[in-house]
Amino acid sequence: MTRTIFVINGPNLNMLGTQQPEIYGLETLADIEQLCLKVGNELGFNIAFHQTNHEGDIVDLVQLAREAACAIVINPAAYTHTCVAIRDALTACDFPIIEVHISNIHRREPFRHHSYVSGVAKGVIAGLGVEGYAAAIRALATFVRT
Ligand code: DHK
Repeated sequence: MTRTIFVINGPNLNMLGTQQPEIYGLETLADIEQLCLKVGNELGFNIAFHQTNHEGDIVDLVQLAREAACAIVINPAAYTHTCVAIRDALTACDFPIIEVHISNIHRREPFRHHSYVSGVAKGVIAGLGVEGYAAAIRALATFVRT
């Protein structure tokens, strides 16, 4: 079985480092990718790192992961709070999924408190900054069957 973890990032996360750094920090998406590659390498996993601003592209990536991955780390960003299609795509996966948010969505505006994804994720990490991605990969290493 593959030892590839898909890390899927949603809209506006390509702007990390410059957009609302008081909430999301100064690290860029490239920094997060390097962190994920480092932790994945330590644990013997390949990391397929993706970002898109488009809802349907996330659905396509989740469907691709069913063929090519053993787990998913997903930060759907704003689509967390709006998108049933991403939830439905994730529901069809028979491997562990961890939902990550850089900020603590529960300390923010009420519309961010609900996630369509949490109900189909094995776990949810919010508010740990970019370390949430590393924690998700470390946790998956203990869950995946390879
Ligand atoms: C990122 C976003 O862009 C927001 O739309 C979410 C999430 C929170 C994060 O904290 O990583 O509400």
